Amino acid sequence: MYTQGLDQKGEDAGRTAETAERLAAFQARIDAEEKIEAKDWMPDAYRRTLVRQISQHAHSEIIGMQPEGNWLTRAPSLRRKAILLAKVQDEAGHGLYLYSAAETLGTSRGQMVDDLLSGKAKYSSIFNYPTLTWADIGAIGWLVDGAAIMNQIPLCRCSYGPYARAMVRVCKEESFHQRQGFEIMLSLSRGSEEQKAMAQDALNRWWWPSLMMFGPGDSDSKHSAQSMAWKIKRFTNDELRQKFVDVTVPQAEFLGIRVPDDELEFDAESGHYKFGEIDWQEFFDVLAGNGPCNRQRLQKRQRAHNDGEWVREAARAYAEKQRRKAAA
Ligand code: FAQ
Repeated sequence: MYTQGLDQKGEDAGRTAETAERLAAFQARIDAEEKIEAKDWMPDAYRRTLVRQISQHAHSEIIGMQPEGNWLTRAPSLRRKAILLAKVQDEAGHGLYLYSAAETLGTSRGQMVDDLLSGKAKYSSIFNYPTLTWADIGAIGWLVDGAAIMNQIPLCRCSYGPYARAMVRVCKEESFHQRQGFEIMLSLSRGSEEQKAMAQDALNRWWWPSLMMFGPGDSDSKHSAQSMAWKIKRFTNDELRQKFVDVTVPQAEFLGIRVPDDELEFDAESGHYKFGEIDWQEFFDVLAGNGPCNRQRLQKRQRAHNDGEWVREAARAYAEKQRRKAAA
């Protein structure tokens, strides 16, 4: 939907020299909360940052289908199966809007997919962890979608129009996802001792990786300062992580399960929860491709991509046929 009319360049879209005057005018538009649109002039670094972030976001949605897809055939009831199927399909849809939003910046989907499959582009660290029990599906909805929303609501106000608009629908859907996850956790935590133990075990395994989703601490976040100045990001990684902890800890208390952090305590003075140190070595290991499921996730994606070759071939043949018809 975003690519309509983007085959013609806007008057201002050319990669004209980045004079101080142009850069200042661009920043003034950002400061005035104007949306930057696909055909507008923008600095190359702004374009590159957006392609990086939006395509990595899209890849996360696509790879993110795998851990939950793993439970589609083993959901405990038809109702749970139907809900999970709809959720996984939503994630595919999010990936597609996001690829479309990134394409408006002049990078083709084929290029973005190649970058994912070659390992050049990242996707969220969280999807490199395995889903060992049904309770993990609850924990993903509650914690992973919960963290995703916390990060994505501010992206609805991102300075780049196509990304901001795509995020509106994504956030509405993620909020359903979060609730379905919490509802699974609620059923388990009100169930048998064995079910409560499953809920606790899932929280134990997903808590810390969920905190890592927000990215490195502010002092190690190389892109944050510039992305904040460009109003791509509205909050820093640590600010969003803190908001997530503040919202989620009372939910765990309501469920009657324990957040696996001995240092977690409410600080009445600041009004925030203090929490323990994240294992950053684990985070960087996962980013380097050495998490528990990195290889499996990429191999599966590569297989799916290869299996889809006939569809791409048919689409190209159809487009060529239409082109010839139009030319005749
Ligand atoms: N995993 O300087 P910063 C979802 C990388 S969607 C992997 O702080 P930035 C829905 C970062 O790319 C989840 N890599 O970077 C769902 C950079 O590397 P680079 C995805 C990470 O961009 C639910 C380097 O570290 N959401 O879950 C991670 O300013 C359930 C330095 O970091 C988004 O993508 C990480 N966790 O801030 C689907 C939201 N964190 O590129 C299925 C949009 C950092 O220089 C089931 N993205 N890195 O090689 C963002 O908001 C930002 O890109 C951040 C990172 C906050 C993720």
